[in-house]
Amino acid sequence: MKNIFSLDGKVALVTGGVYGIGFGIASALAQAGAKVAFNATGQESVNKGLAAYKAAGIDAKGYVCDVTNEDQVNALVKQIEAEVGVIDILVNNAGIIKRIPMVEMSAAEFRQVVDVDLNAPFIVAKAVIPAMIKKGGAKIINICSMMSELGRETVSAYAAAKGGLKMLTRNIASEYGVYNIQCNGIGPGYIATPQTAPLREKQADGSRNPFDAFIISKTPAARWGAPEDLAGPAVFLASNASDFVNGHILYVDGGILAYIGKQP
Ligand code: NAP
Ligand code: GCO
Repeated sequence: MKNIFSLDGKVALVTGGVYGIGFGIASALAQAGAKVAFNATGQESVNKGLAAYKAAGIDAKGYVCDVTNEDQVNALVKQIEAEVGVIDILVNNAGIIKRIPMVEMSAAEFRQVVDVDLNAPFIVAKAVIPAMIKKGGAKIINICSMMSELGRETVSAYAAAKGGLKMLTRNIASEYGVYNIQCNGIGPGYIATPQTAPLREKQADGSRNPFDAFIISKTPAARWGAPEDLAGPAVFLASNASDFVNGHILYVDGGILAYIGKQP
């Protein structure tokens, strides 16, 4: 049987793929056969990413590009088309979070989070879709969150943006499915990356961070996820194996969304 998960000959752009979830997903796509391009905000970050891919035996191309800047994104897409090829797989992964109680958050801080986590996936998807249509089909994967479904203290902007990203995903699927473009989301649970490091840091007295214990108690798998946990779901949504899956959010959360929490 033909390998329906193969990404041989495909070109993938993973935004913010320097470390964390982006690096994990890009590495999985490369192992499945894709040529990988990634971007980050500065050259230092890109160099760090290039070194990490090289150490993993992956020949990735790295670019400086702020995904909130439409001119930079359009230039990035042109450069990748010229140097690697037309993008078959876009993973909108770049993201930020600000943990600030809502009434203490400035409107500028709120906008900044929405700009990176919601406006930028729109900007990048808009830049790649015309060539994807010409090519006859493609895959877009938006990295959503538990916060696409749930709220919690201090993450109002992030939850608003990730909830919006879920609906942008469904709308891209609705609007461009007819062109054989599948746009799906991955909703990671709590994954150990630099973004969540402050939630896992030990207390000053060396004891465990209470948030760390809280997450483990809320996760039926009883552990934090690792970027590698997203490898299989990402390859599935990037490959022909998911050609009739569109507008779906695949939660990869060790069961968090299925669980009411430990009984007292
Ligand atoms: P991370 O470790 O903080 O990495 C974020 C990446 O995004 C970095 O490579 C960063 O590059 C890049 N980035 C940020 N702003 C950018 C911008 N304006 N332009 C270009 N690149 C930018 O985050 P992560 O934990 O791997 O998370 C990756 C994605 O998954 C995010 O969308 C996040 O919200 C989502 N997510 C994370 C978790 C989790 O538990 N970790 C769970 C669910 C969803 P620079 O270094 O250059 O800033
Ligand atoms: C937080 C976390 C989360 C996770 C993730 C959950 O402060 O609650 O950072 O938002 O990063 O998005 O899926």
